[in-house]
Amino acid sequence: MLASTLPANPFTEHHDDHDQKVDKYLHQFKLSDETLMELSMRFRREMDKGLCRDTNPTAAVKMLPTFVRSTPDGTEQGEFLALDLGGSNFRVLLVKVKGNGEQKVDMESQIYDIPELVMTGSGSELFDHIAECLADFVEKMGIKDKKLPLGFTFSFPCQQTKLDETKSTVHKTGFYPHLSLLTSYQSILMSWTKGFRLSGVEGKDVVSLLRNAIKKRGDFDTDIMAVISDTVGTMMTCGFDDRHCEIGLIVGTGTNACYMEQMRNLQLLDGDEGQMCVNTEWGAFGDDGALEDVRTDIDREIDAGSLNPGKQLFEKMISGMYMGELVRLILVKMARDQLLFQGNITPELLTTGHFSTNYIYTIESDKDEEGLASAEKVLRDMGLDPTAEDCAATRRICQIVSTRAARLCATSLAAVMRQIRDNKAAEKLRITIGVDGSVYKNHPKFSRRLNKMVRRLVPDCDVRFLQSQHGSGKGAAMVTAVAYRLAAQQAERQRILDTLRLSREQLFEVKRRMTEEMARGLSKQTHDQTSVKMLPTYVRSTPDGTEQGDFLALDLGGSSFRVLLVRLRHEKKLKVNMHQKIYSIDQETMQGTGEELFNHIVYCIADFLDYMGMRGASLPLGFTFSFPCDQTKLDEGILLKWTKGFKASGCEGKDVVKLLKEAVQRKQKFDLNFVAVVNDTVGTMMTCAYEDPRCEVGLIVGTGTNACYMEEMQNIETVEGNEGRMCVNVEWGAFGENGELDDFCTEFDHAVDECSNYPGKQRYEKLISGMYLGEIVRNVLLDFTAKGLLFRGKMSERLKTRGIFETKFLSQIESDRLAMRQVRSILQHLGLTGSTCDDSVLVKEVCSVVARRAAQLCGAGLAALVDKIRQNRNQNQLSITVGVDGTLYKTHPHFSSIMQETLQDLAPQCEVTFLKSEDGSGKGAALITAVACRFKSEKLL
Ligand code: 0WK
Ligand code: 0WK
Ligand code: BGC
Ligand code: BGC
Repeated sequence: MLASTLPANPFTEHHDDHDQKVDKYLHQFKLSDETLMELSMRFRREMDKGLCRDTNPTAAVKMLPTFVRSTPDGTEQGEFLALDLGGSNFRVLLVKVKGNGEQKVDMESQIYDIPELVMTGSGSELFDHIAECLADFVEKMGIKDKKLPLGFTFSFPCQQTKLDETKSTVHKTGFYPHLSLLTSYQSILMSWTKGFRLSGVEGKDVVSLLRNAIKKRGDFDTDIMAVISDTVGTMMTCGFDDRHCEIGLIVGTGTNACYMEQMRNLQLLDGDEGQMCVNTEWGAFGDDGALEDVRTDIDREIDAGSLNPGKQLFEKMISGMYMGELVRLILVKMARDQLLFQGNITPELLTTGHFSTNYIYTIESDKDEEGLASAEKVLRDMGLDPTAEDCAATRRICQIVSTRAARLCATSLAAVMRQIRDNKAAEKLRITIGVDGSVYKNHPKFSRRLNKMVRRLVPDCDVRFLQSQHGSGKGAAMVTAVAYRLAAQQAERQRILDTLRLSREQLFEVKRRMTEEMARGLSKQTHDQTSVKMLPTYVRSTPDGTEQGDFLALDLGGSSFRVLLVRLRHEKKLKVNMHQKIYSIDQETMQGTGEELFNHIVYCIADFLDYMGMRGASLPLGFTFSFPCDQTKLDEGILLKWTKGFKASGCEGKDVVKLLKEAVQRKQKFDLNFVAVVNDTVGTMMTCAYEDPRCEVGLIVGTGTNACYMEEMQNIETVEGNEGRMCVNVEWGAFGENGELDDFCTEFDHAVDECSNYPGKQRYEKLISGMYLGEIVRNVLLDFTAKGLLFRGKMSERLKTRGIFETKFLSQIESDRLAMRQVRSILQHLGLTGSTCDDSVLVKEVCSVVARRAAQLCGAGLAALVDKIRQNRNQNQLSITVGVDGTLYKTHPHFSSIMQETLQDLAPQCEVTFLKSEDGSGKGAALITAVACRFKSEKLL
């Protein structure tokens, strides 16, 4: 149970009777512990109302998000201007922050007067006045030519809205030319408080008002980077010395507090990770009638006579602007009730504001005599002739009023502390409260009373009060320094990410160069030099529905190796039945000897035939071999080079059909009576053409990337004959091997290429396909971390491991709508346990930039291809279907749409339908084999 009554005042025994008279008269000012605890609970409920999206609009305590989320990390440095408006003094400051770890802060400041008239005149006059003081200050400091970042402590309730960074104004600062700064939010004044009431500002953005006032002068410039409440500035100033400081308290002209709240509780904002500082604006507690049971008539009288009746009711019971007035009104009332000054009342005593709060500081001096002497002096100055009892009573009244103020302040502070304790689910909360304000600093007992009451309301909290020595100006400079660091880091991140962003012109250029290389690939003269080989596939026709029989199919080269049995039956129409089994090919086999690889393939076929109960069968086989092969006929494929993860020796330059047959021989488990070798793009085109005859293009965006299409024979100079068409395997993965893409490649692409199996090879593929996108992202993340732009510069060993950031993470991260949880779990898996929400947002951005570029580049290549077909056929408009397969295309949430957008933009005369291959290219390979077997049986081959 709290010791309920006010602390007895040992020095004034003989005054007890008078004290009791006053105590009795002001019994309403004495709030019991139960009442105080109940008020603290009530205020906590008000906080919840302010935090909750639905109740915020009607909440009295607005709980305003400040967008201050991170504290200085020791790397901030530079010179910053700061303005401190709203307290008893208007200050202009120059704050020099020295980084390199030992973070020293030097400050110079000057106080400027804000005339009463300006405080109640027009807004433009006020901001002109502020701009004038600023001009005077930078002149005196000799920094008029510098455009310094500025932090503005504007101690009034402001709604801050974060502008969408991309749309916000970017402007070069003369001072740090290499940095383009973003001013990324607005600060809308909700209502004036304290002694300010100016026209034309409420509902306006004070950032623009100040910027316009400065621009109007034209004799200096500054970069307004942050607008903060004085509570936030005070928390940041004290947070600089004590990292436990998570609450900023002002008890001065006005009163208010801010604290670090969990994002998940801030329903007005998206995102639920990390913390953000909330400006409670607790001065408005009770504006909705919530304090009517504790407010006295004196409180109502003070409010009625104030500049903003009905507003800031809690503040009017506590803060320095009103404390003196409360005492004056009590003196007047008691005099009228013949309880003081023999009922005498002087004009001074009746004058609003005539009993300054400063008087209370001296009247309540710890030294009894001093206090009573001061009371006497004040009362005499007001034309009264006070008795000793009058002086003692006045001192007692001051005590009662200021004690109530301290205790009321304690109730809301205790509620904030309980909120933080519960957020942290902490048994015992260790917290520091940064505090400033003339009442807290100058009243001889306020801080003690507040401190004491807080400890009684929240005994399970270990609380420290840290008086701000440098005012909130330093805090504003630190917020600006952090905002500046964040803006500079963001600018640097965007500068780096911009190297991965392609313009429309660049994509058109990629299309143009791809078209050029394709033409060179088809031309006999230039075929050997070109990087895009345009390999003839000897697939010239599609099934005519008469094909039938059982066909084996192999699908090698993608993310999984499949053996299939494809049964073609000719009922009313051609029916295709498929059975398949997926086998893994481990790294060792991929990169061992060709013999081992083909032995493994034969082992799988044998296993499959057993599984299908067809041991020893002899079947024709369609071999989807997803690597560049030179073919002079369907059943022969000379491997030009391995790509992706394959490196088996003794295969390049060899006929893979022969290698397969030799392995079959070696194993003697079954026989293959005919083998057609096709590329997975061709298999995919054929599989889809079976569904949609207009399908004349096959596209793979998987581990690798490539495309094929039906080309006019007369254009394929590397094959005899001019009739009809033949499918050409573009092998566009190699585009760029002759430097065609060097001006689009970034340092990250070069890093991925240098560490790849085939440096300098498959350059286009390395910008697009699944085998490499994760690596590009990992390299960007490494670079960002090394530059301190991510994970606070803390590198994780795991992130240094090649291939650890799998491409599937990109699809998962980008398909993860808002909740960053999945990003966090992937980062945790990568050993980045300390990552923040901002880190997750950035990792997601890097993934989207890398995937977007890949999809656009793929779209540009495809635009070149379909436009070629359109021109081949002299059509103004071409409508065609592209059969597509590949894990990246199928699983990435945005790849296909971005690729199609780019294609539409670069080849507007082509109406392209995309048909996802459901059955893989194995079916296509079997169909091609069936057609070949039909031709063979009809002796056409
Ligand atoms: C000093 C801070 C300022 C704040 C003031 C409040 O630097 O931002 O507004 O304290 O105290 P007051 O001057 O109103 O007593
Ligand atoms: C499935 C096809 C196969 C192709 C693969 C490519 O059946 O032929 O190689 O798609 O996609 P990936 O598996 O490399 O993602
Ligand atoms: C304002 C707050 C400010 C407080 C202390 C109140 O009147 O509404 O924004 O923090 O005074 O200066
Ligand atoms: C190969 C192509 C294949 C593509 C998709 C590339 O690495 O060179 O032959 O079509 O990957 O699997």
